[in-house]
Amino acid sequence: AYGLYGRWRLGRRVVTPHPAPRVLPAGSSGPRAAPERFWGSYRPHVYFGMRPRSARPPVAGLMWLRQAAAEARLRHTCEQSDGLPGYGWLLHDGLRFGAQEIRDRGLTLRTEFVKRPGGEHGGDWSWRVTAWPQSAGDQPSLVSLLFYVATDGQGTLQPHVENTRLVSVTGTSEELGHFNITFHKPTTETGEALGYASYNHLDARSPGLHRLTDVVKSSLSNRFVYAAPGGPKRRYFAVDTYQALPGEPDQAPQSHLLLHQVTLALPCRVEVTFESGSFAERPGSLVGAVLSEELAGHVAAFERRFEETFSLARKGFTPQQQSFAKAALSNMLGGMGYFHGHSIVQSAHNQHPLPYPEGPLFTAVPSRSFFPRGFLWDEGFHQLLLARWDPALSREVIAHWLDLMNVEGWIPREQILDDEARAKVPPEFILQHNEAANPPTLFLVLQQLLREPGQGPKELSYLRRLFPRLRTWYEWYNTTQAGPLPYTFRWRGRDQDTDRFLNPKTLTSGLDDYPRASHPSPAERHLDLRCWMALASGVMAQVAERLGEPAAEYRHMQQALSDNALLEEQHWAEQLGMFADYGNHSQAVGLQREKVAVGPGQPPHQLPAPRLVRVVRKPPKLQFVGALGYVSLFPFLLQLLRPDSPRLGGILGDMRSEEKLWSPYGLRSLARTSPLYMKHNTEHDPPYWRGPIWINMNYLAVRALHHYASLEGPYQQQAVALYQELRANLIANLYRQYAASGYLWEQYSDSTGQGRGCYPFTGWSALVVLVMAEEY
Ligand code: 6A9
Repeated sequence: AYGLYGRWRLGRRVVTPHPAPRVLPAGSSGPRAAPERFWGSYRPHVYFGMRPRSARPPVAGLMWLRQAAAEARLRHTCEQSDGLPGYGWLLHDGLRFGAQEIRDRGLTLRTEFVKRPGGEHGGDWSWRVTAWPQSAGDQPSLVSLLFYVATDGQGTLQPHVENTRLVSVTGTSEELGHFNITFHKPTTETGEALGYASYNHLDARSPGLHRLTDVVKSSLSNRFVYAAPGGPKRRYFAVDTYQALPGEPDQAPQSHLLLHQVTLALPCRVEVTFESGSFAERPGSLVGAVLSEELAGHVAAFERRFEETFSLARKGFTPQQQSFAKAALSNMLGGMGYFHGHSIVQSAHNQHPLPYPEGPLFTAVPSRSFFPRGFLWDEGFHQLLLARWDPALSREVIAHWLDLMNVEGWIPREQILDDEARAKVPPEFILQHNEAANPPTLFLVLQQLLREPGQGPKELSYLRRLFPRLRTWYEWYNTTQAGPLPYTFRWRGRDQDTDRFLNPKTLTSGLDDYPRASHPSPAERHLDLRCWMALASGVMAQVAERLGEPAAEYRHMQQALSDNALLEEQHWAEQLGMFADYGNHSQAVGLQREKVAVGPGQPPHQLPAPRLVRVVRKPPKLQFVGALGYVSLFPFLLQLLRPDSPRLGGILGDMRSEEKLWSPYGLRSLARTSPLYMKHNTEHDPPYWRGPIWINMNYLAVRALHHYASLEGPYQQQAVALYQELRANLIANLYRQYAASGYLWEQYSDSTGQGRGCYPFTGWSALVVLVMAEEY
């Protein structure tokens, strides 16, 4: 019907950028417009590294090796399989400095950086890496620290070698101009001269940054001898002559790598300085005592600002609890990444995946080890915390996300932008589909930012630039995720395969395997999405009003979507006694071993293991979905219920019931009484949002309790009591788990409180800081 050209045009829509001027025009993150934020620890997927906010810039990083084992275990990118007992930023202001502690077996590293503004290209920075034996009794053992600089397709580097020691690297790049990186002589951990160290270096080409670890690993050899005067001679691993990686296609290598390896006894310290060529009147190098002094100044300023912002000392938290909260905030700031590249996307109108337009993304990440990239709905939660620390930062992050929008109003949910990101994701998860939504949590942040005092012309002009994109974004949800009736909504893109899964997943909702209608159909109405849209409508109305734009339609939507009578009509399941999804549903489903026909004379052990398949014991019909949990709580979580709503009492009761949602560690995602509580979805797909405690939803719950506790009504006292209990439980458990395991976790067991899933997960789990501070 469309003809060839028409079809081509339709197919291009998914990769056509939104026509509004970018909120952040080209260059606005660059060294001239934003020199303060140019350099940063924006490579959250490596244990320690920095890059500027630039496309394909030279980057810097650290690797290390304990010279103890027979084989060399190189540490570089954050890997759960490294099994480190703990790592993360203890202090980080998101701007000028950071201090991280990394505990490896037998060894503790402290990695610190400080920036110094000056010149035209983002200024200078210094690194200090200090290493100690893990416990005082440990044998003084050898460690190698490997510092590198690598290009990524742009810029040049020149090594300066004296004997075997790489003393410095000079270089240039488009946005950095000329620069000089110096690897200073190692010292003791207090900065005194050190007797002996061994030096090696590597000058190599890598296909790209995603292969740096492999390039270094493949060049390691243990033919080197460490011979401190008076000590025993010891062989050690070091970078040796570089061999090209096997199996790489014959293309020009993207990356030039220069690496300085220093091998020495613990304890020790090494400093590195980056000096920008255009920084003319430098008062002296930022090393040694000067660096110590700068660091101390930043630490003191951080402590002050932290207390001013969150008042945790005033609220009576112990110094240990305060350090925990500082680490949570710092690790989220230290988990900010700057990514540049393109998603790979598909719409119903393309036969083959297409590259999305190339662009930048400045965002926090959920997990430095497992998910070191941007996730749309996670980011709204991240910025709820960061907006308290640095509202300008949150504004910029929101702008980056909205600038990723296409002409349809779609923003890809998971941002897998460059080769380093793609290297961490199995191929089947890379493709982003344009029918896929994700909760529009950025509206939560906007709501928060609009409440900030001191909204001046700057904030207003920011909103003005944002508005055309917000409008299209809102419209996109309103049209593409519309439900079967007016004012209802439905997540598109649920799993379609009804034979394989106990309950087909709804990844787009963010609540992956949370039980929904057993048989996906266009008749579904999803309660959580409806509540998100009520929130979005309210914030759109507020923004429009502030800008003098037409707001009536948004207001109307907000009022309709928060009308308690309409909400009950569409989502209150009287028989179940809860708010619920509606759809084509059967409660009587289960997983069963498939029966495999045995042929005559066929020995049973030669048969393939029978698969688990779904059986439906009672045919589905249109009805409410009985799955008490986070979804049922949404009218409460997003504060749509009127304080005198009789449903509020019921919800508070379900929350406090230990048979249902209450655990001593937080609210479980699915009630113990719910049929799919802790059920596998397939043989290899364990329960995820079917019982465990998630901190983003618990944050919304404490926040809603705080809200209802402040409003007069029949349930006010109940809300007050629950608020105090839930808040105390969350804080106690997250602190306890952090102290015991060294990490914040993706989720927490509802039976033991233990951290589960991936770690470190300083994404929305860091919202515990706001719970401590009672900032909602
Ligand atoms: C899988 C595997 C190395 C799942 O925190 C990010 C998201 C949340 O948005 C979502 O609500 N997480 C939650 O249900 C993690 C999703 C990871 C998907 C990628 C690839 C990589 O293995």
